[in-house]
Amino acid sequence: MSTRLTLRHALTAIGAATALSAALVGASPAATAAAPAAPAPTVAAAPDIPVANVKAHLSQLQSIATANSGNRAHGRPGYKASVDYVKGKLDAAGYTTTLQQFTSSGATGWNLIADWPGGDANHVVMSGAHLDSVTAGPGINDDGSGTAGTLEVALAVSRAGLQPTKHLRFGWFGAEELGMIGSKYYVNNLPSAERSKIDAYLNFDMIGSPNPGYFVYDDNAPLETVFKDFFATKGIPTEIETEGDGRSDHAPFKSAGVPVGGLFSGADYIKTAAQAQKWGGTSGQAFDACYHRSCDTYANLNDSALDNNSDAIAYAVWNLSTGTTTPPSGTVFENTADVTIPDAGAAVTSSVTVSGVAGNAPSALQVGVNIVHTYRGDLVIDLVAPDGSTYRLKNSSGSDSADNVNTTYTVNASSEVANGVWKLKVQDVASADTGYLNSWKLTF
Ligand code: DTR
Ligand code: CA
Ligand code: ZN
Ligand code: ZN
Repeated sequence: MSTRLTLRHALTAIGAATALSAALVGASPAATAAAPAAPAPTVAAAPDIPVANVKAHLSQLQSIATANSGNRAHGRPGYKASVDYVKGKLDAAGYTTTLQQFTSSGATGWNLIADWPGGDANHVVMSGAHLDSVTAGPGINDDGSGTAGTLEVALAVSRAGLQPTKHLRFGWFGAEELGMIGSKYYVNNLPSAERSKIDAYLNFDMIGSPNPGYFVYDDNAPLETVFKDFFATKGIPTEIETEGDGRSDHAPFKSAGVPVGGLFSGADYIKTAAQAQKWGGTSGQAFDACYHRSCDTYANLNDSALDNNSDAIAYAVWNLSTGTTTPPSGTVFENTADVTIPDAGAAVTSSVTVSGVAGNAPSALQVGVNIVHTYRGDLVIDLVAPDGSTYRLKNSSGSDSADNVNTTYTVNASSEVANGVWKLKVQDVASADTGYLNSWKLTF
């Protein structure tokens, strides 16, 4: 809980990379009151990842399962066939691939590690997924989707001939379904000096769920922000992912002190009405009703989720490894003073004073809100412009029983003069739940 009001100018691309790298590796970030930004190095923006390419990989994984007793599980022929497929694509694209063999439950398994030649070997950005399925089925969403999305991003790096500042590594882990055996083996057998070079591990385990949600891992704030920034530019609301804490391949990396992030589209939990309202799909149904079942086939996918999440992987890989930040990289005005929200009481406000921003506010003003509060459906949240104009960010919802608000809202504030005192107004409209505004920020 902090009581400071901070004004953070846009960091230069180098400053941003330094700050982001410092934040990721635990050092204190660079000073926030940066000098006027130097022109950022021109780096190609992340490409769109063709979802048709991602689905072509998934079709191949489905064929592999079909040809191998219906699964791609550890210790079964379908797993090694999956490894061979992905490795073949990467070898042809110029990657340096390594098969790391291990034994689990009396059977041989493999991790497939692929390094993109070049970049600073002392700063590694790694992305990964698990390549094995359960024995019950082909595991197309769990985790063929993460496998295929990560593979297609790796192939996009090759197609672009990307020469990132940092070193890019990709991993497809075995025996995740047996308890993250492959990723544990990888992390435990990586010398600590090598482990400390990994600035970020990004995990993608289920990113194409048929009744999808958009969940972002909240294990590391800068990595969480990269993904939330991407979805904010797409106008896609996100929620914090907590269901998978400790349950996928990011866990061994996190235990070893590596900053982790990732994306998730949902498993056997039930989509609420509020979630269906913001994401579409069917409330009262599981995000993936075929989770760990034989029906987790090629038909068990949502193309939009697969597309958006694959594009988000590319955005994160490009931005974390090329030392740039892309919009919103503007000026941030933040208030981190905690404000208690009275239970079923009067609205409370928190202010930020915007100065030094010429003209009007943008049509995609980013409003980041962090509220710690049980049963967030009680809460109504408004942004109040300096002239008193009110913009509704969040309505109350009797069915949204989840806790906390950690969301970036996008507001068309182009009719508002930027400079002046902006307020966030929060009201708890139903009794028996309490909390406080932790922080909020405007990014111009
Ligand atoms: N994909 C599941 C593990 C799992 C369940 N919920 C989440 C949330 C986020 C990441 C992973 C998971 C499995 O492999 O069994
Ligand atoms: Ca795409
Ligand atoms: Zn699983
Ligand atoms: Zn999984």
